Amino acid sequence: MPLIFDIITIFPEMFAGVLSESIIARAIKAGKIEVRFTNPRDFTKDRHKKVDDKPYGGGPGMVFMPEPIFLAVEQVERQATIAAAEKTRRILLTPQGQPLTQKVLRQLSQAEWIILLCGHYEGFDERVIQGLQFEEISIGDYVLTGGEIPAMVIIDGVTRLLPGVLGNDSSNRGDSFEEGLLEFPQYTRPPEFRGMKVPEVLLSGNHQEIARWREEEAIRRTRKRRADLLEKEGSREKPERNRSKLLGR
Ligand code: 9D3
Repeated sequence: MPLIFDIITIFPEMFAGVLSESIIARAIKAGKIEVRFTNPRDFTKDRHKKVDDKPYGGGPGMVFMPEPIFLAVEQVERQATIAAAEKTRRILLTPQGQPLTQKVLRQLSQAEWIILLCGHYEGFDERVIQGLQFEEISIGDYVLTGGEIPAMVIIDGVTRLLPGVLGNDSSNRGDSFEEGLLEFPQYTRPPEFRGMKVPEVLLSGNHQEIARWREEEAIRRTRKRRADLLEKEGSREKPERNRSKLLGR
């Protein structure tokens, strides 16, 4: 049974590229995921198919009106087939949401049905948030034009975690962030390129030495670029690594 993504968006065409290439396209063809779209514009009742309006109280931008959103969500919910209620995640993409982490992606990859509600303009009428009771997720502290790209980020990050999608199941394991560290440097042929040499140890064939070098490089890089990852417990799954080593003794 595929993991079903129901995307509620007024811009479904934005997703075409992401869904038609590479690993995600393959996952769809292999029946690992299914992606469906519902457009709130199809649930408007006026001639101009109006989905947004000026904010009460004044101010810039436009606000998503509640009715087309509610009707779109209600149509999606009616398609609930057999997916167990506890295997469903209902997510509203918003800059006010909980930050997305690899841990959140792992949890989402356990679902059978994920509903992603994308905003646009300056956001939703608060009654959408109040009335629908979706989980709110943000992908980071920067401002985008809408929830569509964040929804694609979730589809991408979740899909590659599904069994069989990456071919080599164990390639998920060594992911940066799963271990709470940045990745070690990688090299391929040739052994020397424009005067830049591949570190000798990688050519040595000594796998124990290689493993040690890689771990040290990963720790060194993380300490230099992302010291926050060494301190933070919440976003990583295996906090129980050698802390004195990580923190530079
Ligand atoms: C004026 C206040 N703005 C909030 C910073 C309003 C606003 C700007 C942009 C409301 C929504 C948006 C569109 N962004 C999203 O819908 C969004 C988003 C994002 O902008 N950054 C990170 N994650 C996300 S998830 C959805």
